[in-house]
This record gives sequence, structure tokens and C-alpha cells, in this order.
Amino acid sequence: MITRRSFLRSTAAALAVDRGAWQGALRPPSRPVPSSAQLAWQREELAMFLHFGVNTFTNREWGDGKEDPSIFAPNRLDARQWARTARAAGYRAMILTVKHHDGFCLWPSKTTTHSVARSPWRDGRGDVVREFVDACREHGLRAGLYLSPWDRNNPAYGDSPRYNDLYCDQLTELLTQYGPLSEVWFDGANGEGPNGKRQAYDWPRVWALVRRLQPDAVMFSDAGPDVRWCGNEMGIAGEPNWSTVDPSVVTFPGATGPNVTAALQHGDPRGSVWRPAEADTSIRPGWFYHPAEDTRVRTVDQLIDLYFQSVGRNSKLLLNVPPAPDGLLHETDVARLIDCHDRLTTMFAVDLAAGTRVAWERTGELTATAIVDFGRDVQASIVRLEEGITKGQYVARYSLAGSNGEGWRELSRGTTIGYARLERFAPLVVRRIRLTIEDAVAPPEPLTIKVY
Ligand code: FUL
Repeated sequence: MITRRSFLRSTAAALAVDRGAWQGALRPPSRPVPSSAQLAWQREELAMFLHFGVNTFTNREWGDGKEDPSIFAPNRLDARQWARTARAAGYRAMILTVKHHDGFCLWPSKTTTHSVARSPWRDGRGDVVREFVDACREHGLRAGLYLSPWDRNNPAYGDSPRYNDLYCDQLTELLTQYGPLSEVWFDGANGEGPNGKRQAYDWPRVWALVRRLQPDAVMFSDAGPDVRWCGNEMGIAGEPNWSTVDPSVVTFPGATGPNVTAALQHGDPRGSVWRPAEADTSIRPGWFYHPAEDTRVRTVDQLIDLYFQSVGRNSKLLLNVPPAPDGLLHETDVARLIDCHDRLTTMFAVDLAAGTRVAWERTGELTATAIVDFGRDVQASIVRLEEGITKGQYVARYSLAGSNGEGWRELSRGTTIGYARLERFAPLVVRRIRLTIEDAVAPPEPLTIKVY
């Protein structure tokens, strides 16, 4: 007698032997896929953001550009401590604010005197960007730079063609003097300059320059072109979160409009461009270091939640950890990051689904089920789903259920999966876990299911 179970088993066997048959699929060839730079970016999962500059010494969040460079005096600055911490905490990349809205440059730029060259730090001969990229390389991290377009110090700001030239000159210095970079981060804030005027940026020129000088770097902004802002500064990716977007909705960094936030948060299943969301937030309430916030560093539990809400929702987490005025990451922040890493390592130590047979069944044109049979009772509390995004993103809605032999109990449900989707539920003893793909934008392919 053929039972549902034996049918599934035989289907599974067929599929296991001939995955090609499944993949034969009526895939529309036109669906967007990630570039190799976007793939590398996403696979890093965790990047550390470092907001550091004159605000660190004035205890402010936004400088006004009138700061005296002599206040920049970090007496113990050691970028290797930043890199060591990032590495030990499982981070793969770091992004440094080389110029924030106050216009102070952390490298001795030829374009302005408002820089480290006028500071007492290393007798005015220092270069934070150099120390930063060297430390990244020494510790196997990729390096990215944030160069604020908004510049409240530079007299050319607001005088649009002149400032656009200057901004491109600054980018050229940064993109040619410091070796390969993995990400260039363009902020959307755009306010008044020292002359009270606002700038009209030349984004197509800026993006073309980066592409030419650092073809392997991804560019981040509200409007990409490679990676988009997730639409909030809480580090929480959208539900759903498509990595495809309609590029006509958000066309430049800082764009506003009724559909902008939704487009950033959710992407668009019909979007013609691959532009995954980066989730940025700070480990403290502010982006820059403030001593009063030493007691308000996110707890390990909060950091774990953040991981599930960003990486676990098809995004990448860019977590800001601001150096203190001495130039070092604060010990509380360092301890939280390491403890969080330990917790995550323990949590994901054993994939209970590794080596088990997964029975895939297509149940309709856009639906499917996958049953992981552990062959024994296991205690599960996390499922990690992964679409093979090299071929694009497809799943629009799914549910998860567990069985201990008698019927199925729903564990959770969600919308998109993409690069990774993490589901947490109360620990449960199960023999089998079932993923049901309830909707997709094209026939779904078998995806990776990991159980912890
Ligand atoms: C914002 C800026 O105004 C904040 O200061 C910070 O740099 C954050 C990452 O982006 O737009």
C-alpha cells in the first residue's frame, strides 16, 4: 500500500538522485540575481560601523563644522583594538566614518585643512584611515568607508558644481590611496552648509567614479545602487524583505515620498534590480560615543534579537560601535559583543538536520513542501532557511510545522526567505519538521533547511 509517507520517501529518493528534474523549472530567465560583490557583501552577515571624529570630543551627534581640529586628540588610538574586537565577535568587515556632517576629515586630505593634519594627534602626521585599513587587513576584515556628502564646514558646500568636484576629489583620494575597499557608504542626510545653502549632489557622477576606481566595492545608500538602506535606524529588516527593488521609487539618497519607506523596508517581488537591504543601528542610543551612555549599551539578549531581526530576515547587520575619546572601543561594548558571539556560537553549534534526508514535493506551480526526517526525537528551537540566492529570490510565504509522530503542530510562519531566514520557537521535541512553501514568484526550488 502506498502511504503518504512512503510516497514522499520515494519522491525524495527520486529528487535526491535527480535534483536536475526539479530544477528543470520554468524559471523566468529575467529575474534579477546578485553580482559577485553583492553576494560577498551578504555572506559576511555582520559588519561593524565606527562613528568617530570631532563629535567624539564635543559629545555631540552632529557637529556644526566650526569645531577646532585641535580637539581631535585620541591619546590611545589603536585601530587594531577595533579590528581584534570585530574579528573576535564574528564580524567580517568594518566601515569607518572618515568624514561626518561636520566636515572633519580623518585623513590628511589635500582638499581641505579641516582634518587630522591640523590636530595634535600624532603631531599632525597621523592618518586614521590608513591605520584603519591596515588593521582591517591585519585581522582579515574587509574595509569600508563612510564619506558624508553633507559637509557643514566646507565653504564650497551649497555651491553645487564646486562642491561636487571637491566631493569627487575626496572620494578619489580615498579610493586610490588605501587599497581595495568593500563598501562605500553614502548617507542620505542633506542639510545647509556654512553659507546657509543646500547642495544638489551629482549622484550619477559619484556612483560612476566609485565603480571605476573600486569596481569590487558595493555602494550603499537609500538608492543603492548596490545595497539599499533598510528604511530605519533600528537595524530591523522588513517583513517581507525582498532583495529586488523597483529602482524608480527611490532614486537618490535622502529621497522622501509616500512609498519610499515601504520600498526600503520591503523591496518589491516584481523589482527589476537586485538591491538587498542593509540594517544599520548602534549598540548605544547615539551613533557617536557619549560617556552618559556607558550604562545604555545593548544587552546580549537585545543583540541576539537584533541578529534575528536583521541577518535572520534576509539582511546584513551593520552594527555601530563607537570609539571613545581615548580612541578605543569601550570595555562594556567589547564584552557585550564577545558574549553575544559566544551565545550565537553555542546556539548554532549543531545543525540537527545535517546529513538527514529531506523529502521535497512540489504541490502546485508555486507551492511545495519539504520534510526533514530526523529519524529520532530531537529538541529543536531554531530553523534557518536559505534560498540559493545566486539564482535569485523566490519564496513569498511559508509556514513551519513540527511532528513527534502524531499530526503536525505549526511552529511559525513568515513571508520572504532570501539569503537567510531565522525562526525561533519554544523548544520542542520533534521527529520531523515540515516547511510548506505557500506562495512564490516562480516555481520554488529546494532550499537549505538547518535546525538547531
Ligand atoms: C544618519 C546620520 O545623520 C547619523 O549621524 C549617522 O551617521 C547615521 C548612520 O546616518 O543619517
